[in-house]
Amino acid sequence: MTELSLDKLAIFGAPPRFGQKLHVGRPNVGDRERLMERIGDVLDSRWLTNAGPHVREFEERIAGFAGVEHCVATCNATVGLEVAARAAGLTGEVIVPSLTFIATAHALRWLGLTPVFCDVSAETHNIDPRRVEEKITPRTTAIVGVHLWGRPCDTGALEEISRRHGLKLMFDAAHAFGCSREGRVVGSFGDAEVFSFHATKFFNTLEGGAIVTDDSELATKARLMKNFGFSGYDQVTELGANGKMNEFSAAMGLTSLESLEEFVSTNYRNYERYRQELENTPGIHLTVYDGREKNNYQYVVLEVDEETAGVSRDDLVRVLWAENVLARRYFYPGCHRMEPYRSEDPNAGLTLPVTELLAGRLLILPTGTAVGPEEVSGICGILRAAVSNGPEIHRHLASAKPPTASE
Ligand code: T4K
Repeated sequence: MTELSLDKLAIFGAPPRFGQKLHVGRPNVGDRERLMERIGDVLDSRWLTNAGPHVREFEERIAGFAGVEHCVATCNATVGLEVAARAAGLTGEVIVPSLTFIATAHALRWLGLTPVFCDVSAETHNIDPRRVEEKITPRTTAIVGVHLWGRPCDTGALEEISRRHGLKLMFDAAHAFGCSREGRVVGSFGDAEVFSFHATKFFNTLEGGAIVTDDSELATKARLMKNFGFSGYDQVTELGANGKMNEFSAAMGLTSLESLEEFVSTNYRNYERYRQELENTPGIHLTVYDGREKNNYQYVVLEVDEETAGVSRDDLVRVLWAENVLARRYFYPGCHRMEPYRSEDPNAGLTLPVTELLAGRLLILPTGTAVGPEEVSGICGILRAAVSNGPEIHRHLASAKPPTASE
């Protein structure tokens, strides 16, 4: 591996390594011809939304894939979480991790529920079952775990706690489509799980999500609730919202499903290359996936230990952005430090040591079909050069003007 000298880095005035920006979450697109055919069918049929044939086929395919009886497709995962939480009858307080995309917390708060933030495990980055019980009060009705980066939560421990305390258990499975735990595919854990099929997910429906469950009553309610509560023409039997998936999204989803294996193997190829190229870089730890399980490898997650690397995570972000590598700090600073939670009880002034440590260390790198081996090697070369020259980079950045939003 050739090492870059400092004068080749853009923060020292060299041209950026990449002419085009490299994004975290650049969408994967399947077979265009097949997609256009399906879109043509949608237009010809003049059935654009409201439980059209593509959505129904998509729901069947997703339920089969996740090994569950019911799939209710939604316009996105945030509304999916709202509908699932309401259909499950959650009230009062719900225990959630803070190290997650803000949508997990907002979906609950939007319903008038109180998210109660719990710390995560330093090893798994998922909600720490040992901390969950401390958060249970007489107002608690549920636990919502998040399978962060697609690595499933400790579902057994959470199931045991929720059973013992009579709580509902749901999972935000936005990252975990196609992943497994102990050989069981994500989708059937807890009372319900919710996938995201947003454009930035490795498998996308433009915007979209799905509630998956084996609970027929919950599924029936969710199906009504995502369609204004209509149970027939002129008949409303539930409070409802508009959470429907449209036919174009389902067409994209059905087409993406046909390329699923290709997307996963591309992610895996990129992941392996990152692993090989960074394995001896001090202070840079690539988050590992259990090779015995199914993984989608859609997130390449580094943990930067500043003391050993000699350079901070935030310095690395600035180094990479200057090279047109738009690495992300997901999920800094943690939901509990964002509004409205940081100003409201019971989370105001809350400290979550592991979440805060990780929020200061995690760095997410680009992958997916828009990224090839050459880009991965280029990114790793930049990271190695930054770590080899940590103190000098740090000094330079400390004296440089901070980047503006457009830079
Ligand atoms: N729960 C969890 C744990 C989640 O991670 C998410 C979503 C949800 C729930 C809610 O799911 P949805 O309701 O969205 O279905 C992005 C996504 O918008 C969000 O869906 C995702 N998590 C989150 C992790 O990432 P941002 O704020 O980072 O998006 P943005 O606009 O900065 O885009 C990310 C990068 O992707 C940018 O560099 C631009 C690039 N990009 C984006 C889009 C939309 C493209 O290259 N093409 C595109 O079409 O949240």
